[in-house]
Amino acid sequence: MGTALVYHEDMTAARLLWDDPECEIECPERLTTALERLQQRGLEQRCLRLAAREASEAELGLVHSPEYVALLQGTQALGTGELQTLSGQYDAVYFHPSTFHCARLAAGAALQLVDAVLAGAVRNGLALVRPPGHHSQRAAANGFCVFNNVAIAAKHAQRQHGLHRILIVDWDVHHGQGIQYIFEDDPSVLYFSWHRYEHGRFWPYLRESDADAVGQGPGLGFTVNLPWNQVGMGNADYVAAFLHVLLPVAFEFNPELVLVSAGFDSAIGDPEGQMQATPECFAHLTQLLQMLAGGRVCAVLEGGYHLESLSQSVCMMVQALLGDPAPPLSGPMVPHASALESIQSVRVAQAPHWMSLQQQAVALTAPDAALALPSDVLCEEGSAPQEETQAWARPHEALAQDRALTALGKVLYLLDRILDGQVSSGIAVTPASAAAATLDVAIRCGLSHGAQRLLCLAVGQLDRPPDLTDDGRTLWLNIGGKEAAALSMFHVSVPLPGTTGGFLSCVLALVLPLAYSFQPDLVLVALGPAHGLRDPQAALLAALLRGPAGGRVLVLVDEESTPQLAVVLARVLHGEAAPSLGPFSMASPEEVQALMQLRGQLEPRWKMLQVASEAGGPGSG
Ligand code: X5A
Ligand code: ZN
Repeated sequence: MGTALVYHEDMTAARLLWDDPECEIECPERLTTALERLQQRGLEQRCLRLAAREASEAELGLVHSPEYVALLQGTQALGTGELQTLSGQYDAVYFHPSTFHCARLAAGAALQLVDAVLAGAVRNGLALVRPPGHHSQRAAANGFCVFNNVAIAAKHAQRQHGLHRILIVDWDVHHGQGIQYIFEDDPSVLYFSWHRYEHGRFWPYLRESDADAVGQGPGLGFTVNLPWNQVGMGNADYVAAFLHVLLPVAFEFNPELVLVSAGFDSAIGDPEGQMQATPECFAHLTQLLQMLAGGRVCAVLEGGYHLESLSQSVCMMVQALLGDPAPPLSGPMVPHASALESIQSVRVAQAPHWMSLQQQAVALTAPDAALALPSDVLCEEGSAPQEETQAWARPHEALAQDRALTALGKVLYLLDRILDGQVSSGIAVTPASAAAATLDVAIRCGLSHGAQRLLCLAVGQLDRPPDLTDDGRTLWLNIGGKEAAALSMFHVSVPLPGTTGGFLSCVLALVLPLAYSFQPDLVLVALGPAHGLRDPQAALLAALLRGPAGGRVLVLVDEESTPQLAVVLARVLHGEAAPSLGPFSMASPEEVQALMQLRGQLEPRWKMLQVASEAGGPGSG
């Protein structure tokens, strides 16, 4: 089954008739150049060529108000001055006497493409159109867009073909706010858009373009916005966005049709986007989308203003639609930090609405249900099977009580979900009397269920399980012990510093170097009774310990801790910034002394403790 290419030469007729630097980039050559390149490469000839038809008034009415359509109809008879005046009533729009005809052809091309795909004449296709559509609204032109081609096509697919789930992927570099407004309360249309945003400082400067705009009412979770807060995003960032945001959600949504608002101003060289993704990237993105909806992908051109980049990207997309293998991606496949922040913020904002995003979210469990938790935290209700829990609990008197046993069952369940990768980290609340016993079981269970090396950070009065061996699989680190002591390379104890400076050096100069040297695949942090850590300290510790263990951190929180503690822990384990430790106070001489002593003892085995080369040199010895 083939690929359709829908086009009509008449769509090159509209052009800017006066001086307007903002609008001049939307020019007829965009279409002619792209089409020429498709012909040159022999791609056009491989497609089913369809001549675009005009959308009918009724079809335009699926999205637009009759008054707005009538107004546009009237523009055909206006003179240049009147056209310019009318254009000035909208943001970044120009009208030409042929605009109405072009815009009806653009919407009609999208409709024809959807009809061809849903009739089974082709598997997929591209409509090469102008004017573009994704900014246009019920009664407003906006951002070069007159009729909302993709939105009209989606409504048409619902009404005429009875579709129930349509995915719209908007990879244009601008936010298609028009599409968002039209479907924001409609759960049958999932709208995904990434866009240059720069924290709201890029056109169209809308608050509702940010990641926390997730749809409304029944449409909650069916608007997915991924704002790029820096320019220069490239192949790694776009692919990461697909792998970590769009595709998990899209597979869960299970669309019957994929519409692509295919703007190529997100490609390298474009003056609007200032991004770095190469044309090949669009072949990869297209390939990925073809994994959905049985490959029914209908792409409709939106922006793209660098003629060379635009035509190459269009060719790449058509190649992929035709089924050709995608050329390898160039450049280092390392996403930018800013991109990862954006991706994380969307995942957090969308996690309440999509199970597929919850799997890496923080899981939290408590013996008694009610705890005020941030809405982005997965509250884990599961429990290990009762016989298994009882078997683990049997040697411990402290675990005989029902409450302790219930809590343990939840800890064991959470531990398993972390070890098998279903969640990255977790928090469990433990009854005070059962803290040490629960920790003991968690260590044994972790080791027997797949952890190779387990770092146990016990804070407060928690005794090391007496029969824990120094076989190298467990590193026991107690903060809050009576004195600094390294009883072995795997059994370390340090008093809890009372100053912020002392606490920070303890974490940065002892705990983390040990953790990075040991390379655990699981970290257990146990905040025992009267552990003495303030909430921000506990949060910082947990956040930093995500690093050495690939994020696999399970925190056991004593139930007598503040209710906020679980909440701040959940936040940092989720990737949010740790709260401030407050005013800095210098480490006391005793604290410095204790650290120096421990470091001296442990440095031969744990090399990350070193601050100078072993070979000696200035200042050593
Ligand atoms: C479709 C499209 C961009 C409008 C930019 C206005 N519109 N500054 O890319
Ligand atoms: Zn655009």
